[in-house]
Amino acid sequence: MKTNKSPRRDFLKTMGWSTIGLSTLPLATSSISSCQTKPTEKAQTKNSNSLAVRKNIADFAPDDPEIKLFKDALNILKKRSEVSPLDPSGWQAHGMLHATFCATSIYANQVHYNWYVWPWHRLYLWSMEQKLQKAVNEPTLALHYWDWTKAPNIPDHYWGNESNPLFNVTRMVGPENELPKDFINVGAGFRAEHYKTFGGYPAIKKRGEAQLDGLAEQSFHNNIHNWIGGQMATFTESGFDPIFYAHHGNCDRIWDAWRAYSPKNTLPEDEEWLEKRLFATDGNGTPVDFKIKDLLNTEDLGYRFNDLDLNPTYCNPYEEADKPERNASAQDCVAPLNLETSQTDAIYKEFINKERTHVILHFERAQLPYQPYCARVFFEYDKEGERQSKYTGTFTILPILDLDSVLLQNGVHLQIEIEKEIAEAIEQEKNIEVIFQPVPLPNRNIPDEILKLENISLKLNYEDA
Ligand SMILES: [Cu+2]
Repeated sequence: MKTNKSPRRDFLKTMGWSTIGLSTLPLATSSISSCQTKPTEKAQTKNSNSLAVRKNIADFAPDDPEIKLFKDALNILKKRSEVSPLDPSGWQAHGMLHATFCATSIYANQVHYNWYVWPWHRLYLWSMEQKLQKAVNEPTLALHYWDWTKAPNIPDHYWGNESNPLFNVTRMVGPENELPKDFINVGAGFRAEHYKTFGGYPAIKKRGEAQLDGLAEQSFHNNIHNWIGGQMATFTESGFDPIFYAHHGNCDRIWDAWRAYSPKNTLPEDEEWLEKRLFATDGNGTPVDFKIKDLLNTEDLGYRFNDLDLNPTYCNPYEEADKPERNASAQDCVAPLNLETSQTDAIYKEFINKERTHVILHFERAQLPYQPYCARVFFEYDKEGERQSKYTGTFTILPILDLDSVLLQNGVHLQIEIEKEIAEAIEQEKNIEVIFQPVPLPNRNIPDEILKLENISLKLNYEDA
């Protein structure tokens, strides 16, 4: 099922791909500092040369001393767990920490499907970085990120066999598999000016309420977790695959890149968010908590990113030629857009000065899959006597588990970016259908369960959704 290629070949291939069109984004670094909060007593403020600098792991040679130290530190954490599985500073305890705050947990602890996702995962990575630093007594040891906008294969460092602490046997992809381009539409997230569109809405407070993830979580974040498969495609075990820290390292970086992308991209000012306490463990495995307002500046947490550059292909409006095409099949979920319940006028008005905008796609009484479900979403409508297909994004919908891991079958939302042509079709009531076309993933079959959707509507914001 998996083949191991020569590391050098794969490395060169990765480099070749990444050098195409590599220019920097219009990053206004000043807008980052304007979002920063004061250093807190809890976080040790370091001067800039004692900061851990997180870099793209795909840029390192296999024998780089920094990678060797990183692996040595991981081996120490793994060894601790072999000696004592409950050692709070070990690999096992750290992996379980993620499970404590995911779908198996009570609402109050849930950090997915909502606006806690990016601050909590930043804290979780900090917690790992602290443990690694302490293990080898190197306070500048840094985690890495896998910039999948530049390198579409899982980097070579993560392959080999069990003797490599970065390897994980459960992945469903191999070193030869490339992430499909449409899995990485960072641009749609960047153009989301409202944090809730990018990063998610407030957490639900009681049973039965609908959840609304941010676009970043439901698109590239979920898509890549699920594409890798194995432990990475689960809430409870993803923290046990070392690629988790490289994938989330890039998501954490994209959160900062989103803030730098436009002065309009600002963080929530709600007390409910800023004052929220999030929990993890420190470098010794001792429980700690941070308020979100103290997690907004990475330097307060002892690290910075080497750069915030991304492959511009994924940041600019998606090229027409790169968009996936609709290939109709019996596995597609097709449902009419309900114009009665959609905010058609409000959406059309949004397009007066815009070519594209973000909307919420809402569907009721959805029968959700028991497995993560990756789909390309299309709108189809009549235009000049022909049926048109318009691609709007690729998303991975996760089964939503209630307390006691009961599968919820309530409404589901997706935040999507649509182009003017769709708004015009809506305005002209052109017999619109929404299509979820499941995406085949390496070494897996499309799930047999066909997604069932009812009463699909489009809303401008959540309050009305
Ligand atoms: Cu998570």
